[in-house]
Amino acid sequence: MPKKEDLPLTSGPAGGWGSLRSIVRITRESHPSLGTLDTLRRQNKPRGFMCSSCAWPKPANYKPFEFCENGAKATLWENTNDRCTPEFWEDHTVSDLLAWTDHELECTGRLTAPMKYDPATDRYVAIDWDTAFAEIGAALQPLPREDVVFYSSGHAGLEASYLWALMARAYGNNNLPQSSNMCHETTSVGLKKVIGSSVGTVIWEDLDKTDCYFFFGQNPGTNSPRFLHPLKEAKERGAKIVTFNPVREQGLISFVDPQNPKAMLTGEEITISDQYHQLKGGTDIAAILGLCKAVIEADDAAQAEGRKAVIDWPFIEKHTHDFDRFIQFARDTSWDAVTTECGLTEQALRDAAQVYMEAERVIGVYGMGLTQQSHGAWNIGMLVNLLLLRGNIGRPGAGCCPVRGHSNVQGQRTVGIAEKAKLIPMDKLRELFDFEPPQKDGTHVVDAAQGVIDGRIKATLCLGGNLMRALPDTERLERSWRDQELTVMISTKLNRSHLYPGKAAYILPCLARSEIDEQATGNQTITIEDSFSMIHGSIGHRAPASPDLKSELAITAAIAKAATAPNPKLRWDEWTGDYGLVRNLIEATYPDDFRDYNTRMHRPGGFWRGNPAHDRVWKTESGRAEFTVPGKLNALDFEDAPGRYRLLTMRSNDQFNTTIYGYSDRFRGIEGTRDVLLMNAEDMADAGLSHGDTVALESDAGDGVARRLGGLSVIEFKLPRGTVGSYYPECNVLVQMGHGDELSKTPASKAVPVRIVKG
Ligand SMILES: Nc1nc2c(c(=O)[nH]1)N[C@H]1C(S)=C(S)[C@@H](COP(=O)(O)OP(=O)(O)OC[C@H]3O[C@@H](n4cnc5c(=O)[nH]c(N)nc54)[C@H](O)[C@@H]3O)O[C@H]1N2
Ligand SMILES: Nc1nc2c(c(=O)[nH]1)N[C@H]1C(S)=C(S)[C@@H](COP(=O)(O)OP(=O)(O)OC[C@H]3O[C@@H](n4cnc5c(=O)[nH]c(N)nc54)[C@H](O)[C@@H]3O)O[C@H]1N2
Ligand SMILES: [Mo]
Repeated sequence: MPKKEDLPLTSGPAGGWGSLRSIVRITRESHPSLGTLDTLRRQNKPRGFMCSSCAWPKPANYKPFEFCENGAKATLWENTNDRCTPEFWEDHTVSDLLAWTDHELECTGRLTAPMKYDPATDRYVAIDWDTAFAEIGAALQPLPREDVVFYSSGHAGLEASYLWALMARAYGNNNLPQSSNMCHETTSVGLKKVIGSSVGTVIWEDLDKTDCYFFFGQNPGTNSPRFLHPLKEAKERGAKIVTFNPVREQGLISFVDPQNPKAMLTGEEITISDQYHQLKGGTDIAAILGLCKAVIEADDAAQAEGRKAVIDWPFIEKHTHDFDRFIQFARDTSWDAVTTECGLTEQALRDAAQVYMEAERVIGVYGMGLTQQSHGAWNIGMLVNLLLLRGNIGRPGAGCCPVRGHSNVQGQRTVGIAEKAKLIPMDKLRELFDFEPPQKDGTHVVDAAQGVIDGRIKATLCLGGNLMRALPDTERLERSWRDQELTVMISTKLNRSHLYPGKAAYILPCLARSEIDEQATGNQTITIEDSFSMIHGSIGHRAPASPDLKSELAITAAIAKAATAPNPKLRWDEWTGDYGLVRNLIEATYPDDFRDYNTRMHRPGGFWRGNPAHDRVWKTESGRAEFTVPGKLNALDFEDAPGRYRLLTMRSNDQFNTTIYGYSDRFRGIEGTRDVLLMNAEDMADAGLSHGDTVALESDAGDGVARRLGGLSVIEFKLPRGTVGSYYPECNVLVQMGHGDELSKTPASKAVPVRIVKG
């Protein structure tokens, strides 16, 4: 428990010695194997391997150590010397392990051999690969096609992902949900609607040219720390950074560059945000509208006085649609309505708008704070409105920058992992593989999970991930997951999802990205796509954690071969022997994106897949960039009520999603526990709570389902009133399945209605 006086944020800048100490601690605890330092040196460099943590781009001009604190943790975590072998199960039943924490489960080490669940002994037992594939194939063949789900978390490379999607379609469905369904699906749908691109428009050169960043709900210090370097460089050349976030995140406040010896010795901090606006949770629509109002008013004044326009009128006229409706809406909404909604003063919003107007080139950055809301797509639309006002999309140094999560989450979508049939060039698949691809849309992850709860979904195959922890409504899922006929998990480490085996259940252990992937034609290269749509080759150099591991691609191809009808065009074995052949197929399916794929993949900094919106070509319904008018001033689907709080579920600096590296959230000064509830001091006083009290949270979704998370220590924290914070994934017991963005169904993990009860 941190002492009250220490909070919030006495914990020092992002980066710096704290970052190195954190790496040293994980090094000690994760028992890395020999050669890990050499592996780290190759991380994110051409002909090295691409970090399996976040999707932040890898620059062409790399640094001697092109990894961050959390990238190092991810590598150390997967290169541990600990092993979870078949013998482990001799001492443990699945039921016993339910009492273990997520951290303890992963600390058992790398999985070493394929395992099958034995209901008689309640243990997983070793099985040989061929038998496992044959049994999985036999279990899948008789099932109705719509009852089977092929989930993927955003880790696996483009080659394995292409085959995973091809497998589902050859099997007979488009049930290809992905982790982005819980993450940036709001971007895939919402951004696409307004600028015709489902991904960001910014590339690395834009970071070198921009003179201003606006951050909405993205936390680089924890989730994409390599971003801190371009932010630091931007500050050094005089660029401005303005942040909107209910939480004061250390990584957006100050940074000491751990790669700069002088800065490390002197503790020289760079201030990141020039302005930091702690708006109420879920109210970015109002805050951004305030910025737009200030811009519009400044333009009115400039025009009246004959000065240079503030709005980029030629751009608006040539490139945008529905501006009149938007400007009317902005004029009609009062300042009072805006400030009451977001809790910021008119002056604060005008100050932020001033920075926006003074900047020639602005990048709008956003993350889960905007996407994981009930009206997340309106949030994105509103941010795009702001950028469009001054033509800040589609020119150097400016643009829209959603920061993606998993290292290849964006790329998996690019090569066909998508549940929406219309996103896939089905005619190309028909032509290449001689089968009739399914035309019906598949299932979103939330619908798949609801299908499991309702008993409609009979089998789930997971290419990575940990759905039992990542999804909402944990307890309802836990009650029904085991009723499935088949669960198959391709994993590197043990996690909670393995403890809910279907009637037939398999854990198939795979190689990690840093490991040698030896196939018939030698060590294979895989490729990934980063947040800037750059494609990079990645080669593993380490000996595999166990001789009995297979690559994600080899496992996918073997399941596909066992589960789908024989077809001479589906050459699963040949493709396993040479991933270059799979890249040829990807190029044949997506020729515009992957031209000269095999020759360009090792280019330093990757090769760019292109993005029409970057060049002001708008693939929207109107053929122009769309101004949009939101339905209301916040992104919530519930009203304030006495005793109701907006819970935002947070990531600590010591986790990667459901992988909990440890219990040190040093940026927030929270050590040794994750069972906390962060709360505003006045809210605490009103609720009769003191720092350190133990409370429970209860769902206030109003759907009659009891959801509760107990044992949380109240911590006084600088948050806006009515907004409380606690950790993901623990909080997922409180989130209602289906409560999410109305367009994309992304769970509203940043705005969960809750009540606080004592004890
Ligand atoms: N170390 C580490 N790195 C990671 C991950 C990890 O777990 N650990 N996860 C990876 C994945 S899959 C993803 S998607 C990304 C996630 O990276 P981010 O997008 O940064 O996600 P979060 O930390 O969940 O939330 C971002 C911020 O939104 C703020 N926020 C909450 N509600 C609101 C709101 O209403 N308005 C505004 N403006 N802000 C709000 C939170 O305070 C938080 O600072 O990171 C990736 N990288
Ligand atoms: N309440 C709440 N819920 C959330 C969020 C939130 O902010 N709040 N965030 C959401 C977001 S943004 C996301 S992306 C999802 C994440 O959801 P998932 O992607 O399903 O979960 P992860 O925790 O990333 O998956 C971790 C597991 O992946 C496996 N793994 C690790 N590396 C590899 C590999 O190289 N190959 C394979 N095959 N397996 C590997 C390991 O077994 C590990 O246990 O959670 C979502 N859920
Ligand atoms: Mo994510």
